[in-house]
Amino acid sequence: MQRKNVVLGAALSLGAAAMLFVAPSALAKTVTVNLTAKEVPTVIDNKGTTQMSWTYEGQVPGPVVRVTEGDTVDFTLVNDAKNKNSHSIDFHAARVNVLSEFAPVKPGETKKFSFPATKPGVFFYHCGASNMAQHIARGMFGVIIVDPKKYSKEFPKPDREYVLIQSELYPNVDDVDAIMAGKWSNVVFNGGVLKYDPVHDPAATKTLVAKPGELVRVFFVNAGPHEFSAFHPIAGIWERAYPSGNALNVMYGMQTMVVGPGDAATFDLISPVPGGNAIVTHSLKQALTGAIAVIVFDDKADPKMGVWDGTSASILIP
Ligand SMILES: [Cu+2]
Repeated sequence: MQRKNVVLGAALSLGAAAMLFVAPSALAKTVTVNLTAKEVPTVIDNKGTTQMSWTYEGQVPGPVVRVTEGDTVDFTLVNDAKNKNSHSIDFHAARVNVLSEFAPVKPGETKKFSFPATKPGVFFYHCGASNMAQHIARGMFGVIIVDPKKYSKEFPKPDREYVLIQSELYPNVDDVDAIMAGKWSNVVFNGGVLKYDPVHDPAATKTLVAKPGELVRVFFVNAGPHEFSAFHPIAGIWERAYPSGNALNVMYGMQTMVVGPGDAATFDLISPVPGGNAIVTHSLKQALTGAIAVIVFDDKADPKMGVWDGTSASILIP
């Protein structure tokens, strides 16, 4: 239900004159995106341990926002009146005035702004309220995907898509000094320790899936707040990698690519054989504390998994 708030109340924004001359596929939309900041407990491992998180829409990571290059994002941030802290949003896909659009919003207040999504790719969004490292460490981050106007040879349409967001967990989320000193206990994907790794944690129940030969696209964000990621598929090779997810940045046959905190990249993966790969940050002090995601390649892979249906849960496995 929350996710429906976020996605895609699309309305045509072109005037009648323009519509006479523009092909339908080129019509830019205005996309309404509403996010509410909520300070709520969230689950951080496969045992069900919770921490008091600060979130968008009560989930970590926040919902996937997905638009097409050329669209206008009409955005509203609500800071729930039950919260104790100011929150904000910083969309890396936007070019605006940091002092106005990205300014903090007090509990019970609302901020609206809009921006054109001019650059295609995969972009981080996060809270920028002070202390920013703490707000990110507590869970206020997500991804905005700006699809290109059309697919191409360099950026083909994938068979499956998944979102993985790396972040650090801290043992005491109230200890700002420890967060600023980078004293994390775990590095994780999508908010949970070994969330998609039943090999290292038998309590894990989820993996990514695909069929051998399918083109799998991973939208990867490194939320940090501090650690660099060395993103690598164990027993695989990235078919293509795209810094910031932009087709103009295509790289081929990559084994490992560094994605710094606050950065994002898109990765294409094809397995010629059945079995599995383990997607990790190859900085092993990070991976072995929780940042491993198994992808299982099997001809019987669920045809619905990793197929975007307009909701976050279809590509950002809860
Ligand atoms: Cu915040």
